[in-house]
Amino acid sequence: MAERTFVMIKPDGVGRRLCGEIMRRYERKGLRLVGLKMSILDRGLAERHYAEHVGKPFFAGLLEFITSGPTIQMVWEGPDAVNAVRKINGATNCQQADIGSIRGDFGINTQKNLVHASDSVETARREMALYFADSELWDYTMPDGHWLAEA
Ligand code: 3AN
Repeated sequence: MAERTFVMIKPDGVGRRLCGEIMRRYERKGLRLVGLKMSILDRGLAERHYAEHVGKPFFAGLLEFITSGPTIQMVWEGPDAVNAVRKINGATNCQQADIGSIRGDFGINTQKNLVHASDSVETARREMALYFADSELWDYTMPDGHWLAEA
């Protein structure tokens, strides 16, 4: 199976009508959408998602922000999907993110940075399981799939 990564459009991305723009960038790279849902995160889920940041000075603000409005959860699949999406997203701090990346083009700062994406295959597995049942991830073929496969 090709590599999968978990991506979330944060409340600022939904609120600024950037969902289509963000998804277009993963699609045009040739990644395949295998899971999609919309939800307002409850505090418990947000705490589990950001467990590695518990105790950091920005944690309370991060939780406040991520639970403040609707978010979009997605799983994208393709060769080197974790790295590909992190590059498309750009650096965490939008002021340092390269122009051409989502955060470089549209982001405001380190918190209002529009998107989250898994930082490793291991993290992707954990995050996918937080948001999706196996039965909510779809396997299907695309007519251009052979052009986009690694080998
Ligand atoms: P990324 O989202 O690029 O993987 P992480 O995992 O280091 O970045 O941080 C998760 C989220 O925590 C960031 N997207 C951001 O919303 C918030 N965050 C991280 N570092 C800071 C910081 N120094 N100040 C404020 N918020 C931060």
